Amino acid sequence: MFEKLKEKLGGLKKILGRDIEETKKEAIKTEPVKKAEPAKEVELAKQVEPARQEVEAIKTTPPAGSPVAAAKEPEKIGIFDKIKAAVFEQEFIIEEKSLKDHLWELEMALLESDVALPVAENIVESVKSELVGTRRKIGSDTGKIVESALRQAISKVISVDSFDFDAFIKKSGKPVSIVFVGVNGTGKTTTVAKMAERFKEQGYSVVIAAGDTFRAGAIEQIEKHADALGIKLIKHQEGADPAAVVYDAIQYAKAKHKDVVLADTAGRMHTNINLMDQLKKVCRVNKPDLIIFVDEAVAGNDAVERAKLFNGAVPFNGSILTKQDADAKGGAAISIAYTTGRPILFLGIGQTYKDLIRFDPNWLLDRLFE
Ligand SMILES: Nc1nc2c(ncn2[C@@H]2O[C@H](COP(=O)(O)OP(=O)(O)O)[C@@H](O)[C@H]2O)c(=O)[nH]1
Ligand SMILES: [Mg+2]
Repeated sequence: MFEKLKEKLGGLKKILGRDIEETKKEAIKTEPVKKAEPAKEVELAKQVEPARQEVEAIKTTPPAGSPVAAAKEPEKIGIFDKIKAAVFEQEFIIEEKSLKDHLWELEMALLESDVALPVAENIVESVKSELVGTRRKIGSDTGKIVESALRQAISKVISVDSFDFDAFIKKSGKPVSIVFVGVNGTGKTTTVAKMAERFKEQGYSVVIAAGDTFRAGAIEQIEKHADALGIKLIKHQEGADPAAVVYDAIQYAKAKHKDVVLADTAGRMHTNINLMDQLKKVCRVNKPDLIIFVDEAVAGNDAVERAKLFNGAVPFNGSILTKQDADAKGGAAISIAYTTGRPILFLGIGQTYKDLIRFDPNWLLDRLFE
């Protein structure tokens, strides 16, 4: 998970850090006493003065080896430490020329990791504005400067919305209805089952609507999951109107005081107008509390494009990315939230019911820079 992106970011952090280190050396070499503000200059002079006086004193002490000189030895270390600390307080400016090639490399690395172009551009711009022209203390850790700029840039694109899923479910009137949408084979049905398991664990009562009436075998597939989890399934015949199935499931939940209705739907290509209209009808008739877009992380940029198109047809509240366990790149997770303006809610990380984790931007950032 995210190994490729992590590796690329790690490499870039080193290269960028090295070049900033060069800028730093230049700054020390060419402008040993140049500082940010006059006030600081005075402050620095004050700090250096005692050290300077002590150096003068040493110059006039007896030659090395004499007992007096030996006694001075520990003080000498103190003096150099003071001078070093003073130099560390000096500042240097990160210039664009030292970053230009690396920013280009950063963009390439992001694109190779399946980060969508506008998102990669946004990240590069942020890193640039975070670093270029800024004054840094010479003593600061260049690796940390670069990491912090990268972290902030990525954080900005993935933290689009502070939607608290669990709090929303808790405070919503029951039953809460959730419709899952997306293309075929991405893991919608499995995700409905995983979500059902999660809700059950939290103490909610759940009803599943077998809303995929289109694909042969889809009703049996979700029925198997419902049986395995001991959850009530509302189903119609194959070919029936999915809007009616979801409607019945919500009516059932209301009558039986169930907490949550999870509606599976048939996968459809965003280009199939009839099926997209059918999906719009499911949502128009039932007015679900939440619409969740499901796609697979391994689809990379295709997933991002589909997310955009689905969001245009049935505006959704958030996304779930499945098969994150099989995706080394990580670009879809970074791009989808920024592209749709809706948060990623969960990640599917395997094929068992428990393989679902809450998506937390900080968790992702920690993984990328651990
Ligand atoms: N490795 C992995 N496989 C998954 C994950 N989620 C779903 N799958 C598999 O993806 C395949 C398609 O899943 P399904 O739920 O039928 O997709 P649907 O057509 O969108 O309903 C199945 O073999 C699932 O076991 C996941 O998070 N990780
Ligand atoms: Mg399905």
